[in-house]
Amino acid sequence: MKRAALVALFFLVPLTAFAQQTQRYIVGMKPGVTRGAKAAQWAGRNLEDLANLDSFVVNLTDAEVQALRNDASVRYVESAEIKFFALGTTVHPGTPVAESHPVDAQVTPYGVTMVRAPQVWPVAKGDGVNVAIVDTGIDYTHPEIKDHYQGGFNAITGTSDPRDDDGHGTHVAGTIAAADNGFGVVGVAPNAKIWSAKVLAPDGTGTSSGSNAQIASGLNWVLGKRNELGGHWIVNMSLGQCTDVTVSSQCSPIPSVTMQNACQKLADAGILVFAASGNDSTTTHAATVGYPAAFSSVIAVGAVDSTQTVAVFSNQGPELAVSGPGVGVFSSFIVGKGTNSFVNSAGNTYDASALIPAGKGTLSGQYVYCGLGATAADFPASVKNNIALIQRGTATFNLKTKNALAAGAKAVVIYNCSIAATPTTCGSETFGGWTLVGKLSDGVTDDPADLAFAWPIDIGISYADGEALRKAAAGATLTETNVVDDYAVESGTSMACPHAVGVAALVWSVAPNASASDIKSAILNNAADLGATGKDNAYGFGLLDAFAAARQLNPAAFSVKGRMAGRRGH
Ligand SMILES: [Ca+2]
Repeated sequence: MKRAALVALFFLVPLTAFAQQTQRYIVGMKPGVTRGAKAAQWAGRNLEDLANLDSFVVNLTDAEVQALRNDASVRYVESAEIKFFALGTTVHPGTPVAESHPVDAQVTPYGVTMVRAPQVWPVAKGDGVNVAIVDTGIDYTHPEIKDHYQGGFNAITGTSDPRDDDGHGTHVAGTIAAADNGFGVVGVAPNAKIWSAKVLAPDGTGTSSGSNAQIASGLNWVLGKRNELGGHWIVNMSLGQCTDVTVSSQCSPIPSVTMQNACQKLADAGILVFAASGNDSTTTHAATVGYPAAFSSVIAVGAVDSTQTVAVFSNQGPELAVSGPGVGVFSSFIVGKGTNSFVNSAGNTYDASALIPAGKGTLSGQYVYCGLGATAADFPASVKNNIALIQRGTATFNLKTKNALAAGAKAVVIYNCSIAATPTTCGSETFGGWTLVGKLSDGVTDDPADLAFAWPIDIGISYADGEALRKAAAGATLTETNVVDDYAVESGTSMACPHAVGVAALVWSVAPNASASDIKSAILNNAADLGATGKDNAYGFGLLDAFAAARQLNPAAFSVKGRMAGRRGH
């Protein structure tokens, strides 16, 4: 007997100690159940009540999870650690686009023009429509955003300060609503009201991420604001979790129940919810649409480039609703954390983007053509103390630049490969693009040694511009500029999604009596067909067209201005 009791005690103690270890969970209640009392039982367990989503977040032991799963009032218990990622980056594929912009004039980014926003502005510019950006936060001090920023919430810290510490959310905000103020950029719906829910934060892997619980917390706050203030609300989620297990074992074909529930709650409340389709596709594999974009309550947005061709990284499938510009998108960034980069020579300014993370400053000098820069033999002795002009191909940008430094060059210009000559290999990377930072073997994390390296000023330009410089190289000079700025170029379905949100805000401001489903239908039915005829997996219904959608819902608003703008015979 004594021995048996000792054995029981021996097992009981460690089991009890183990059972007391808690993990974070989300508990969803069945409809009509009083959530408050159930949640209140866990007041000492870091409880966060998500009242608008009929759920709460709490620390639970394994045994407590089992008990709750057997509780008739509980709909589900889910881990609160399911990760979602920001779907944009400053490292973009393809040919460099203009990162430079004039100091005293306003640039209309190509995407804003492509979705035909300017044709709607004479009628309305998103006035009165609320847009909630559920992202890395917003730099609400930015001159493009501060005048129509309404407030925010930080689900990472639990405070009301959603200050952006990444740049991604500020970039998204600028595409939706950068002010029409004569400088910088202008957004699709420059008068929309901007709200920020910060649910993503830099996670040390070179991107930002947040959990299902943090995003649900942000969505709970948005629904609360909508219930408090009324009016028209649109949500931008340029974030996602991949669903395609052939891409990575970390992808999940099973959705977070909490995310699915939250998006459905917002849609049921008449909020239009848009999300980025995901960036997992490559030249050889079309990845499936990620979550939350793949939920039926969410409008999934894929990316096209400036030629209206589907972006190589854009996820595809039957859930894809519509396409927007998402390659080389110029927009606002955290003040002082963006870049303004350009190359001047012989009176010409070349569209350029600095390689990540090139040195900052301005530098002039003779430049010397160094071929592919793949080995020391590619560098003439004359490159010493001058600028190396190198063509893309064969070796990484990292190696080309280090070779140039070894040969004594003081700065580097790399020009693109010829897309016409090598269409299958040139510019076909996903995000292995214009970067000096090597990826470690996990394919995600930047190499710390490369991040710490003292890189020279190092700027990418197009093939045509590079060839022009090469032909004029003997004795010619150029100036490279890469300075700190409040704007940046980013690529990703993250950048396409805010074009759709901006279009929705514009259309709603033109037709304020329309319902959310009216706005959604008008946007999808008036998209400009791309790819295979009709709706298809690569483009959805096609390219966003703000003008056509707005005119359909309120033709009278365009009857005079429309005739003048669209007059035939010219
Ligand atoms: Ca502006």
